[in-house]
Amino acid sequence: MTEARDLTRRAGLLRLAGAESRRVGGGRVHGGRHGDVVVKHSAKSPCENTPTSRHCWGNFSTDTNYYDVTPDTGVTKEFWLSVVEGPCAPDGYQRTCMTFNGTIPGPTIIADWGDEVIIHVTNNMANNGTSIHWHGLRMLNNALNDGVPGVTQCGIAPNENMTYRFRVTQYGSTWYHSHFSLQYAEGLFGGMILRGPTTDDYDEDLGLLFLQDWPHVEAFAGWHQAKFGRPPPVDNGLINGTNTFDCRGLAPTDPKCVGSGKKFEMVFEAGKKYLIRLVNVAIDGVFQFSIDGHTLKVVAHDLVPVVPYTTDSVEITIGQRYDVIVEANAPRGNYWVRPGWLLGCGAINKNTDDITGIVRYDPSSTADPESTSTVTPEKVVPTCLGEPVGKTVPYLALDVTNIGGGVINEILDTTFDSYFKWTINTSSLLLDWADPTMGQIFEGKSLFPTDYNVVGVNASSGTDPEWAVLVIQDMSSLRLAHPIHMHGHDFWVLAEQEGIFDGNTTVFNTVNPSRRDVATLPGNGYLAIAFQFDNPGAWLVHCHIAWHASQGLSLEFVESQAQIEVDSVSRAVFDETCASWKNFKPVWEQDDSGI
Ligand SMILES: [Cu+2]
Repeated sequence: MTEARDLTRRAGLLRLAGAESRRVGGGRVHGGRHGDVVVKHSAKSPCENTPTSRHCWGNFSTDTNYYDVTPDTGVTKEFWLSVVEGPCAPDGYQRTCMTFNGTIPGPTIIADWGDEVIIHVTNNMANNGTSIHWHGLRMLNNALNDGVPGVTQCGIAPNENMTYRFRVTQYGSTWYHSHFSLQYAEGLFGGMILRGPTTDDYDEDLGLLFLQDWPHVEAFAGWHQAKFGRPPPVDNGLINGTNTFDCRGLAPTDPKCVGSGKKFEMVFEAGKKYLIRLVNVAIDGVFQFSIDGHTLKVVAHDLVPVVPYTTDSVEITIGQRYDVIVEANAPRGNYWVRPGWLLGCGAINKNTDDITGIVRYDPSSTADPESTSTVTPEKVVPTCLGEPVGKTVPYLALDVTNIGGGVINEILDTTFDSYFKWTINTSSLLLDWADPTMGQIFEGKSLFPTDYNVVGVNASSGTDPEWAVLVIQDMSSLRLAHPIHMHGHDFWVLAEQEGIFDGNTTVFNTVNPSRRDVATLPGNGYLAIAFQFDNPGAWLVHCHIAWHASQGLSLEFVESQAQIEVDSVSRAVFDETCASWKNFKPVWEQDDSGI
């Protein structure tokens, strides 16, 4: 048993994430639901993952269809996470945080493609429930471990624990976070590195780089403004949970500004190629990331390897990840790392120019970089969409075929009903943490409360899973972009367009389109995403802007209800969690959608 190691700790150097070359033994292959087994390398000559053969992974590689095939490592990795609340000052300004094990970010969960993972979560907060989501993991036939309170489980009551179990069927970079109301915005998140092959070569894995916006007012306090459509300004931004903040701009008597923040730093050795795993964990911000004097080679987004491309910056919306390879080929010196807060995409940030980190070629240097950026920021009125969908071509090419599940049209709009809410087909999501959708399914119900925003979908027949297309059309006229995240599936981005979808599906790009788990609905436009009916369960689809999720911008698919299977261990955990939640007398009334 291994405890999660804390590799992306605040204020220190970004340390090696442990993803060194590793050979996977020639184990058995679990066929997926589709049964096709693709093994490119014979068991007799496994291909070793080394700095010059990163596409290899033992008997598997970047050519393996990971939707159908999962390596059987025979390894189970076990982790313990404690959810705590307490004082913090990640940028030198004191406030209250919610964290895993006391750090922002929480411990990094590191596993290999194919491992079984068991995570014990204990809620050590005094008055709040919680529930932890493993972002981007398909949770194949495993909805009960998806961590959405009111959908796949009840809240975890204070002093209770819940054990999550899942198989790692994908590889790459992701994060885990509380899905309980606004908790992740208070610092309750951590990283996941799922080791596997890569579409281009690198020498060292530097691990995760979290880009974050950081208000000095707790999110639950900010909510009282945000719920009326005016989120409070953000005070700062953090890289891997750290940054400086200049107290001189504040009243000299502000005792909370203790000025102890540090810049994030990492060290490059000239000539080496580094893998860096970018994650946007913001509440309300879009970043255009760059490192002065260096180019970025994008090799994966979300948990999908892409055909490598080189760029001077990467635009990344909330919940998205980009794996980039950076070659240390600049003249020796110090360089600014720039998350690149995009003005006009989210709330106002008061510290835009000073959200930075540092790359040093000489670790003994303490000087500030004198580098300048040559990146052209996205235009004055940015689209806030993230990297253009046409740029990110999945390495494992998969087309969308057989759209037998049809086109599901959903209209995004707003309403004012005690506070500002987003609606999907006129209904704003409102969940009851004590009455999850999965529990209603266990009771045999097929009609769900209106404000659970359930869309029932069923594969009609045949062995080849059908596809459906979800089209979300923004009719709110507010011209805000929304990063849409889907649980339980990767999706194929068929269209991401301004204007009105007129029902003409010939505009859809179905030939190996961008495939991922977060894509952006353009303001006053529409997003069309395809997914396959291959994972019976209850799966949330929601905007990842924390305020908008709280304001109900979400629906849930109940997919192939009659085929939903749960294992007995997970079902027992589900029942115990709900039983202890129902015994808990909430101190705080729920006053948002619940997610
Ligand atoms: Cu939104």
